[in-house]
Amino acid sequence: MLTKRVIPCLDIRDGRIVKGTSFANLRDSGDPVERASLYEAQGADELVVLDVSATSEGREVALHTVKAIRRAISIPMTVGGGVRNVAHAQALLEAGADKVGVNSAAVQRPRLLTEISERMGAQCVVLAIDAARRGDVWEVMTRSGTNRTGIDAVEWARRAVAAGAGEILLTSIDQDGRGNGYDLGLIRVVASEVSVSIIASGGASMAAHMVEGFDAGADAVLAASIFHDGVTSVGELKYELAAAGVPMRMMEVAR
Ligand code: 0VR
Repeated sequence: MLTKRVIPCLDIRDGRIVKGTSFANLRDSGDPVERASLYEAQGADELVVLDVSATSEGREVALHTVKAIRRAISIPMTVGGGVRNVAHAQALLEAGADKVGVNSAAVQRPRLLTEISERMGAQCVVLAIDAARRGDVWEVMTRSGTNRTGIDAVEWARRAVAAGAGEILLTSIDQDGRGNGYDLGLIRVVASEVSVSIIASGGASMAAHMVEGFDAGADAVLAASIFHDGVTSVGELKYELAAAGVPMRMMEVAR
């Protein structure tokens, strides 16, 4: 069985890590390069860097940050936030990203996924879906969770994979930052519909939440708050997951 992945997420605004709850009340959570190096030393399998800057100046800073992180770590890095065309994707890959995350721009123009996939390969294209629960279905939200699209998240995942997405980063806005666990219903229903890898995101605060995420069908688990707030370390989490029987890439790491 393929090993499962533990992926810390750095949400970055104007060159600093930020973290909030349901994408709001963002607080400063440290230096990106320091944290990226720490997480790699602890055994992180990959890193996601999400630029949540609101201005074009912020996005310029983000590109420098990606280059600085790339110089500091060697694990695979996915970078997202504000990717609107192939040129943006190319710039991020040239800055050192291995994969690019696309969210709002793909909802507006799904063909963007095909263009990036054809130019760089589907393995580079991570579709980010931010979903809000509406009863027993989920709605796709864009623009950092502020815009209701009226699109069903499962239907969009299926359509996006057909358009060229090679992996799905699936975030529950309701669960984000609350430490109560992933939205397992969302993971389950999307995992049952698509064949590509799914990264669970939003709400995890302990190993048990990640085991639930894997059991629901996720191939990887992402977390931000618990790592930034020092609730636990990547190394400690991976030992707990391995002890729970989850196939993990283990190395001698600081716990
Ligand atoms: P926690 O592990 O619950 O802290 O959250 C993981 C993941 O949901 C977040 O790192 C990330 O997806 C939040 N996303 C956005 C944002 C945060 C602030 C502003 C905007 C966005 O657009 O995704």
